Amino acid sequence: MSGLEITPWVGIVMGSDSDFPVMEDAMRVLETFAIPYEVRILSAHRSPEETAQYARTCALRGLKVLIAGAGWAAHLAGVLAAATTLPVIGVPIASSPLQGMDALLATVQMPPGVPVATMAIGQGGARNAALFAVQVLAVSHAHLAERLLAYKDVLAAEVAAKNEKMQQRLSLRAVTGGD
Ligand code: RP5
Repeated sequence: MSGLEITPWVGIVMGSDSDFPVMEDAMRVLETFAIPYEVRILSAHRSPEETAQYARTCALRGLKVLIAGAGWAAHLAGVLAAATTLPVIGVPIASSPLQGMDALLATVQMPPGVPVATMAIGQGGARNAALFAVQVLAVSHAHLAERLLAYKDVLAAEVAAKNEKMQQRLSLRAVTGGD
């Protein structure tokens, strides 16, 4: 360690490097909000000891939230949640012939007592996982709450711009008779 390294607040865990193109969307969002994060490849099934060890020690290392993305019978988020008190956000990934429905059910259907905040399948879910992590962190960091409000303003402005463009197209269509 150089001594200049920043303690990550968010741990992004994925079951395989093949999950990276999806989970990269979560990384991009965290970078937009300037939130320090770390990335690990850990597998509930293929490296269970390392996964449990990571989950047991992540709070002690200063992490605040975990994001876990995995495909097939995706037990990664649940296994992490079993061994940490940090909030765990799950992202089901469509890497199997069942297009992520298997991962969705495996991630969301946690037994009572061990919750996983489960997002949508795929890149949209990865993006929302990061936003959800920012929302968790914003409870105790007012500057993040402010940035989230600004982000919502951007979303609303984008919708308004799309509506404006649509109205113009429809007006043109009325004038030209649909051509
Ligand atoms: C899951 O199996 C991983 O999360 C990944 O989505 C899927 C395929 O893994 P690889 O065979 O590409 O390593 O555990």
